Amino acid sequence: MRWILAAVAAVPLAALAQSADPTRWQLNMTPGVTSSSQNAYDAHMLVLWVCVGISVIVFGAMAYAIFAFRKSKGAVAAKWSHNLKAEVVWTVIPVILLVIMAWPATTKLVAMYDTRDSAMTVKVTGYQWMWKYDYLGEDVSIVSRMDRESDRIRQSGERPSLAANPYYLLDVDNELVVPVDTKIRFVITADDVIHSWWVPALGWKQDAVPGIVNEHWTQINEPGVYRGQCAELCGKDHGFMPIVVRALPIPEYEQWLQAEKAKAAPVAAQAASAVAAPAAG
Ligand SMILES: [Cu+2]
Repeated sequence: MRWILAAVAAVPLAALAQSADPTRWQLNMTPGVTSSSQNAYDAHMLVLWVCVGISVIVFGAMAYAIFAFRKSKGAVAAKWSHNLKAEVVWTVIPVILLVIMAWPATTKLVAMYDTRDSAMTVKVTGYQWMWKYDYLGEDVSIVSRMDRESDRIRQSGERPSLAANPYYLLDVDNELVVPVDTKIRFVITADDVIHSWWVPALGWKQDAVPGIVNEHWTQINEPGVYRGQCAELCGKDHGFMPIVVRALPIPEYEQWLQAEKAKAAPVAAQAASAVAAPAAG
């Protein structure tokens, strides 16, 4: 009995201790690490508490009626077909509740789709079965595939363990590195079939459709590593194209970006000289 009480007491604590990664016995959705995800979480909690209130009142009234007006006490059902007062009340109250829920939900939804005033743009392209990230205007491109160790384990038929491989099928070779406290616009497309770019901690997912450019934005508040996966069935390796977003403080991000540019520079210089060479000759 005592362990049941302890378990019940521990559940709300576990639910409060949210992190970007899902936790065991997590009950609620994650508040995430962006304003969009916090908005979604707040809208969800508002609706949840409205539902709790409705349930308490409705089931309370039912329980009371069942108990207080039982047949053994000689209760006789009232006979009436219309009651204007009751009909007005049970129409007006739900309408008010719907407006209370719809108003913040709509403002949050509008904010979620407002990509104006973003400081940088990352183009995300889905491929069977990897992601490509282009930092537009920076000449930096990253191809992000599932890490080779996960691939080796899955092909070998070995049984991975949580202790030895905590991020089995969830790690990538090249992470998407972004700065915190920066409004980042994402333009999202695909090269072959429909994929969907989804990182739960960011609070949104967006379809990556060939021939169409969808957009979204995010502003990450806390440095950290946030994981996601392709969320649109896209072929036999759909389950093997994870996403890893590493959010760095702005100075560290700038350092990383310069290092990536330096890595890309010799290649670009070679390409330029190769183009220039025939012209010179
Ligand atoms: Cu996919």
